[in-house]
Amino acid sequence: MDDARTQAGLPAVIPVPAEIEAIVGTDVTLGDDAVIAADPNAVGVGEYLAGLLRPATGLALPVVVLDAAAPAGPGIALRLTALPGGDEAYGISTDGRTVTITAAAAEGLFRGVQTLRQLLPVTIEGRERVAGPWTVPGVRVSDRPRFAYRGVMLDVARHFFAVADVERYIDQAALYKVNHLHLHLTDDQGWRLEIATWPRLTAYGAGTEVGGGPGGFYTRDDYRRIVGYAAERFITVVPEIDLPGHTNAALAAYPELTRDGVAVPRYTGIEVGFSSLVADNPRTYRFLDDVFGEVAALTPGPYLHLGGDEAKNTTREEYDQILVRAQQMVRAHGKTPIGWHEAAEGPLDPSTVVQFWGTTRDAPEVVAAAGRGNRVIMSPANLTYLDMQYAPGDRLGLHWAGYIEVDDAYGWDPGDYLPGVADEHVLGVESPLWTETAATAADLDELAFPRLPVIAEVGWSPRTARDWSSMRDRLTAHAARWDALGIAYYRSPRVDWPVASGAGAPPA
Ligand code: NGO
Repeated sequence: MDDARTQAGLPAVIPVPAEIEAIVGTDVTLGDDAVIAADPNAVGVGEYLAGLLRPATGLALPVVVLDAAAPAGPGIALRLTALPGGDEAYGISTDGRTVTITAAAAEGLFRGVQTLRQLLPVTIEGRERVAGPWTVPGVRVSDRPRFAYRGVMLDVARHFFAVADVERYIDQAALYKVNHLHLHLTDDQGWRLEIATWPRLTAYGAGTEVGGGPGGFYTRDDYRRIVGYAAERFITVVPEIDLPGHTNAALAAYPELTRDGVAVPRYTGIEVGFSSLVADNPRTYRFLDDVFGEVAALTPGPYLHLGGDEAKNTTREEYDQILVRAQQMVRAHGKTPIGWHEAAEGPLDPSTVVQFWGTTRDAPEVVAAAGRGNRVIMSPANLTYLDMQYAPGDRLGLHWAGYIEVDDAYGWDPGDYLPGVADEHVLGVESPLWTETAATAADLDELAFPRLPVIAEVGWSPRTARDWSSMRDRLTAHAARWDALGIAYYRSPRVDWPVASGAGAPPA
């Protein structure tokens, strides 16, 4: 069995494309003369692709400007052309000499590049030169996303993660066509983004994390680096400033924000629901407006997440008052607010996106909001929370929402999960990774793999193309790719993994 293919003979692509068929006799083998010919408006995608392919192949793969009128040279062509299905839609075809990716926008070419990458032998992912041949099987792909928003969330507040770890996570997400990175930047245990007008948020409020470690924060330049790295991969950063609860780090840094003006200690435990901003304190709104203003100015994407979850120490009145003002401010700074679904119990603005994180299919406030026109991001905690344990006794993870095996994470549909919230209400799907128990990049790997790829498929692929037994085969094929990428995945018993691979495995 070719390592990039499943037993059924089709290439093991995740998310499964809307349409993919083998075209016999049109294989393309990349040789010494191969070039990457890119449309003048997609040279960046060409350079990215060259960066992926050069180390393992050892080929020169020069990036040249595509002449739209002439036939492309041997190798890979990235062609911009009118194509239905939106900016992320793309097609791939092979003719024995050239693999051509077509799309209406550079973004679509980038998504197509992720498919092309998965059509090549898994050894392409290594950073050392290895023997080819580098053959793309003859194929015709026509693909487009089902949902506009496919997200991952990383909690950098409970444990801080360095820029390099975040970039690594961005790369892992990009491979599966994820297009949003939600950063949970603030919580009781730490404030992780430098705010010029409120410097103690990070000077003091970032100085610890769960378990009492040193914590850390992103300077504005660090944050710009993350945003830029994501943007090169057509991933939009969604910053979250959680309020009115989950604010202990801010309250510890600025006692003027507390109810009685008395300083609170920093927090390193994992309880939730004890901290709160104060609704009738004018400083609260100065603080929020300054923070939203700075975060909005640093963030090119359209969204700003304002949290809103688990405000158990905030009265209904206070919550509503703060929510109204916060939404107004976020909009005034030019961003669309997103709130965890508790915000839908309050005075929700019609433009605010609601992120459902419940564990049952009964969420009347979310259904009502969808009925009023609010868009919904689906993150059911018992299906998409990457921080839930796979099984009892796991080294990592929580289990308050249950145990989530890889087939559980796959076996649901965002368009009928909440009765009354259908495809047209769903903006997309996001898998959050909370980090109470995860402190290292290897911990993230083990929680995210194999579940991140399967949830990415739930968000991208048409429902009719999804099938667990095919997914299981494709995961088996992807394990070797993860090994080549150094991803220490969880060896779920639901999948037949290669021997000597995954988390805890001895080197192959
Ligand atoms: C909840 C809570 C977070 C926890 C997480 C742990 C939401 C939206 N708020 O999800 O503070 O970290 O569970 O799974």
